[in-house]
Amino acid sequence: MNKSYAEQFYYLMKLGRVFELRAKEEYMKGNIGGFLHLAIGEEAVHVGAVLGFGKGDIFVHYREHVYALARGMEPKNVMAELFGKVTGVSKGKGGSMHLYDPKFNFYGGNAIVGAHLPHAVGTAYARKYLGDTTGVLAAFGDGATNSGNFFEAINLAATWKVPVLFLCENNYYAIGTRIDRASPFTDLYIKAKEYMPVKQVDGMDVFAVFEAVREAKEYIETEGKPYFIEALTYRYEPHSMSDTGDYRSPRELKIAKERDPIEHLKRVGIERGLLTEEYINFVDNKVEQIVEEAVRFALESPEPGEEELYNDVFCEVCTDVIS
Ligand SMILES: Cc1ncc(C[n+]2csc(CCOP(=O)(O)OP(=O)(O)O)c2C)c(N)n1
Ligand SMILES: [Mg+2]
Repeated sequence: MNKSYAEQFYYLMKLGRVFELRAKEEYMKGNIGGFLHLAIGEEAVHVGAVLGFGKGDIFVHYREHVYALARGMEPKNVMAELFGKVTGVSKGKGGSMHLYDPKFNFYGGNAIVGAHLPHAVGTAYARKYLGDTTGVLAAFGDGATNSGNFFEAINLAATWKVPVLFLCENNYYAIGTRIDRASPFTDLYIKAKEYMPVKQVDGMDVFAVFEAVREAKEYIETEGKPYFIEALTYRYEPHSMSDTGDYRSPRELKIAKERDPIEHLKRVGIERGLLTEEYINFVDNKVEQIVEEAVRFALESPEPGEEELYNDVFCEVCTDVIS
């Protein structure tokens, strides 16, 4: 592990945290509408995965702001998307759950639990068919592993031998349903272990996530086969802004917060000589400015006009194929 990675981890995790805390505030002011799912507490998984994975297509679920920021999307364009403004990454027509930019090989944000898993397998298959061995990352929650889409995706990925890294964020809840009420076992790698190599990692430790994802990426691309990682994590906020979160005890929340991934990174980074107090202070100030600027940009940007209504609805290439 080198200093440069540790610094990137800290910058992106802190940016993600401050960005989301601010998004929560703006939602409460009425500047953001629709759904808003925050990943506060889960930053080590999102940042470690994106940096560990590197090049390749990424498919994620609706709790994806930090993935998008880590992938390189501009905070102001992500914030503008949350505000439904035309300067947003999806021209203000997707909102929080549909951050999308092919420039970054970033294909969502998908609101339907597990629906992006077959998309990831199909994409990896298409790449393989075209002679490209680059792997595909598919990230999803524990709840998604109870869905048909999940089992169909791991089945096909293993049968067709395609390089997909399945990354399960086990935060122990699917909205208010605790994992043991919907699954016969709570170690979710068990669901994939007959299909592909599996690994369970501490999702509150960005170094562990990064290393596991990097090794898995190496495996899927050299072997041309899938791999499954389960990252144990926790979301501090309720499921979305319209959830009270009262199905979890204050004690449970307190215990989870004691293992905060950003605090862990700070402590370990300083201990190992990878981070300094000066760098941490610099980043803390910098991300406040970036997020402030992103909110100003979003507030000042216009909403999409009527002329945008039918744009990006039908795919020209598909129309050509059909006709
Ligand atoms: C197919 C489908 N069923 C139900 C829902 C409603 N829903 C939205 S999020 C969610 C929970 C998913 O939990 P999990 O996969 O653990 O992800 P997390 O929210 O914890 O990140 C459900 C049931 C949906 N969006 N799609
Ligand atoms: Mg969950």
